[in-house]
This record gives sequence, C-alpha cells and structure tokens, in this order.
Amino acid sequence: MRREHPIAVLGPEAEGVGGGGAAAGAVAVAHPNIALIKYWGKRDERLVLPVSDSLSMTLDVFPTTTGVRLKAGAGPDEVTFNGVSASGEALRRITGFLDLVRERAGRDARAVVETRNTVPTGAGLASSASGFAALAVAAATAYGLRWEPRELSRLARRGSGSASRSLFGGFVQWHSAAEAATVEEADAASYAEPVAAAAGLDPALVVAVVNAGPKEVSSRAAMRQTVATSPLFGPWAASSGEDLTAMRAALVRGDLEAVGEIAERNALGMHATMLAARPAVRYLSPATVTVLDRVLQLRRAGVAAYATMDAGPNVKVLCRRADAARVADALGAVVGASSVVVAGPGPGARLLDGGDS
Ligand code: 2P0
Repeated sequence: MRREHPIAVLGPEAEGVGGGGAAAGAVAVAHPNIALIKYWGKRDERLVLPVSDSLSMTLDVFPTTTGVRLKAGAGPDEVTFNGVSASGEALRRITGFLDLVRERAGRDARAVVETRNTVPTGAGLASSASGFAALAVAAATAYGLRWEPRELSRLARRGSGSASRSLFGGFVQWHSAAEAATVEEADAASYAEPVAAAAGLDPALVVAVVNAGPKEVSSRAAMRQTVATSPLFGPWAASSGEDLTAMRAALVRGDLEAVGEIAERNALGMHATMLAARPAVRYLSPATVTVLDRVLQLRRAGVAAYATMDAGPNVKVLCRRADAARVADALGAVVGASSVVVAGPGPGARLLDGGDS
C-alpha cells in the first residue's frame, strides 16, 4: 500500500512512476478541480496572473500521478504521458516549468518525468490542473525545495492557472491579487487556499461527457482572444467578483441552491464573453444544450441541479449527493450511462512514497 505525506523527500528506494532510479525522485498525485466561479482572462501571461478571483471544488475522480527523477548524466528532460514520449508544445511547457524549479533550487540537473492521467487530456475536464499540481509537488520535492502548500500553489499556477487550486482539497479560492500595484506584488500574492463550507452541504458534481476528444481551440488562446476583443469581458469579470462574495456566503450557510444558481450564471456569463469575442469562440455543442435542457427539467421536477461548463462541451452538474443517482440517470439518458461520472469533493495534492506493505 502506498503511504501519503503532505511533504517528504524520497531517495533511491522510491518505486513506481518516476521512482526506482539512482538519483533523488518524488511521486505525487493530484485531482482535477471544477471552477464554480470561473478563471477566464489573464492580467499577465508570463506570470499567469488572472484578472479575477476564482473558486472551485476539487474532485475525488480522475487523479494524475506524476514522478520526477533527477538525471545523473547529461541530456535533455525526458517526459512521458501515459507511457508516450512528449514532444513539441507539451514538452516545451513541462521543460519551461522545470526551468522555474531549477532556478529556484539553484540546480542544473535535468529530469525524467512520467505522468499517468486518468482523465481525457484536453477535453475541458481539467487535466492540466491535476497535471501541473502533481508536477509542482513532485518536481519541487525532487529538487529539494521544501515548500509549504501555498508556495507550491504559486508554483503550480505558473504551469497552468487552474492547477494552483488543485493543491488543496474541497472548496478552494484562487486569489487574483488584482489590487496589487505591480505584477511582482501580484505574483507574490496570487495563490489558492481552502474556503469554508458548511458540513451539511454534501455536494456532488455529476460529469456528463459529451465529447472526450481534444478541443479545437486551447483555453489559453481562447482566453487571450476573449480579453482582447470581447466587449462583454470587462462587465463579466466585474460581476464575477460579486458572484464570488455571494458564493462564499452561500457555502458557509450550506445553501446548495444558492451555490448552484451562482455557479450556473457565472459559467453562462463566461461563455457569453466568448460568444461575443471577435471572432467568436464557442465550446458549447448541440449536445451541451440538450444536457442543459435536461438540467432545467430536473429543477422543474424539484431536484436542485445546476450546470457549469468549461473550455469544452462537457457539462458538470452540481447537486446534493443524495440526488446524484437521479441526476446521473437523467444525464445518462442524453449522453449514455457510460459517459456519466459522479464525483464528490476530493483531496489536495499529496506526495506518495513507494513503500509496499
Ligand atoms: C477554470 N478554465 O476556472 C477555467 C474555466 C477553463 C474555463 O482554468 O492558460 O488550463 O494554463 O492558465 O488553467 C482552463 O485554463 O489555463 C481553466 P492556463 P487553464 O477552471
């Protein structure tokens, strides 16, 4: 059985993904998160500083496990995803991220990175969130940086903004630090942290996979185009701050209906900003809209169910855990039962060790 630690440095005995080599290594696991208040738009591309705060729920499904082992000899970083060598843009992003870690650690060694994803990559199901959260924890540890989760959240942010939130479990807020006068100050203050929710909330997110294929436009490019050209972006970002304040209060009250209503309006507003971009960015498909109709029918039948969509056609429906089976049945009638996954609140990123028992 693997043991889990908030922080630990693994030596030569590490086994499993990324372990087992002659040099220091570490293995970490992280789960995706789904934003209920969305991150859409950057203030600074290089530092990955968002325009507005976001708030998510970390899931207990689709974990990513990443091992990082330092190479003893020369040669470039070696990266595999599910056993397949990475190249091009994917490799460049990982190497650029490792360069940040090397700079902070004052070390030059290249690394072997092995990642196992259980979520379809690039389909708007947050594989980059779990991926860079697991990489941040494993790489920082392998390079000897004994950082607190808040610092690791800042590091993960540089890989992919939403990854900053997957450092933590449950409900999580990522601070934009938009009030900071300079980007350097914002860089220091833009991290995620857990937010309080009533114990009785007992939420589920029912994921309806409309299409598991990779998206045509990356969220990074779509975000950039929306900020640059959409006349609706500014008003949405301003209203998103109000949505976040109202959602935090609703979470503390344990008011699932209010949490869901706010999440649904925030997501639809985000998609409206994209539809108003020039040219428009549209991730929602006819099947997405059919699922949205089904969610409305559930509400009319008295079930508290609320939809949110990210940079893809898939729909995630917030409901009470007690209603999750009924919601899953209703969505399964549209997309097929095998394309529905019920998730609950999941844990934050963790180091694994390779000790077997
Ligand atoms: C979110 N999304 O809050 C929003 C909602 C998609 C829609 O975070 O450019 O992959 O790497 O920082 O984190 C997807 O964007 O973007 C995302 P980058 P990321 O979950």
